[in-house]
Amino acid sequence: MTKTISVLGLGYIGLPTATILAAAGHTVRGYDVNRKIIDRLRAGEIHIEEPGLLAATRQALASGRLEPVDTLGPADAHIVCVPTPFSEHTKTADLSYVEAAAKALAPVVRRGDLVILESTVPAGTTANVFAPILETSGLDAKRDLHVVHCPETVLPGNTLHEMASNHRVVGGLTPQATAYASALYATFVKGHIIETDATTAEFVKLAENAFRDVNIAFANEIALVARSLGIDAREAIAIANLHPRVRIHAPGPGVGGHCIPVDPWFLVEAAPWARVLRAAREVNDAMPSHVANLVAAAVRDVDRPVVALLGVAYKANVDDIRESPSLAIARLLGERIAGIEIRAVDPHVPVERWPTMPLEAALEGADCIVLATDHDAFRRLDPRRAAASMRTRRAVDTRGFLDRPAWTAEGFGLDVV
Ligand code: SAJ
Repeated sequence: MTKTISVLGLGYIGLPTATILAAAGHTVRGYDVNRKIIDRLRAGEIHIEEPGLLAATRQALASGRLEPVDTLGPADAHIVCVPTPFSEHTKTADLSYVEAAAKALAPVVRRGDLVILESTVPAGTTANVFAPILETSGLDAKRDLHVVHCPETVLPGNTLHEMASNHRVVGGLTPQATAYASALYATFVKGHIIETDATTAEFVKLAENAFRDVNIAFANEIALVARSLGIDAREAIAIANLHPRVRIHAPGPGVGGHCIPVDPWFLVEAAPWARVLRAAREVNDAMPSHVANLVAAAVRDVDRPVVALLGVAYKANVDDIRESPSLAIARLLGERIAGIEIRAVDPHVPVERWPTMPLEAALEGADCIVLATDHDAFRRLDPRRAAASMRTRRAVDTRGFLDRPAWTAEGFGLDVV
């Protein structure tokens, strides 16, 4: 059962989705409002870093089954993968991209079309926001169209694998819509396909990311408590995790990315009285400030300190800097330490996205290393060479990444989050 499918929004989810659908034999038209993305795709280039994605996209383009387009046209299925940012100020979802996608689809949808929203949205959005806009086409969202929410659950850095192997939750506005969408996903998903309604599917996605946020907040708070008691938090967590039913997550510099720091707020938006969800967000959001305090303490005796900030991306081995704790750390250091020079290093992040410099240059004459992202590339960091090129030997390790005995043996004052 191959189909003609439009994919709207060719970002971290839409592009791999389009590629995988093309590989499964469908005829895919990839659309994005950003003309540059379409032009680059036509030239065989992609704008994001994700293992295997460039090769898979080139293969899809070469097969002729993936066509980048700058206008939307008729298709059997339309899959919307646009971002849902949130307003930092009000902590509420910004549905403008989702609304714009529905408006763009209204003139092209036909009776019997499948319309799938994959973007993460507050529970109820597909039924109460997305479908009514589609109905400006004159078609009824339940009788004439098959409208579905199918949240993506892939882990950036492992997207292509997880897109095919994870289970998939498919929730339609009607059982028939659910069944149609299930059949489409079954053409490339090897995991189970779980059928439910649209609002439950939306809620499940938010609950999954909130679960992780709460667990990371727990780890961060445990680390702060351990510190206040003079206990090595990571040693304590490693021992606690030997218990068969304990799995404390890793403490760190805070939670970044476009999902986990945002999605729990979509639940709080609907239930302002939800205490655990809100507290978790607050604990994780406070971590960059804690890191900045550790750095300030480490360089308190240094005039106009030079800090090498290792890692700008929000987590290991990705190029994504959205909501990255590193950015908050850099901003807070700039606010709190007069005359500070911050040199960012990130081999994954293109310099046009964030100004970075090579590792060696950043360490030359520096006073403190702040290990913010645990990229594999930083495994090559040699304490002896760092010691030789730095002015003062201090380091703050937010990931428990540096080998403490090796760094202290080189005379480093090392603090670990
Ligand atoms: N982090 C910690 N400690 C940990 C684990 C993570 O501090 O023990 C930090 C990371 O460094 C990063 C942030 O949390 O800054 C989030 O990273 P992540 O790897 O936990 O998750 P994401 O945001 O890359 O992807 C999540 C995933 N959700 C879950 O695992 C429940 C992914 O499956 C979702 O598809 C994705 O959000 C999404 O798109 O919603």
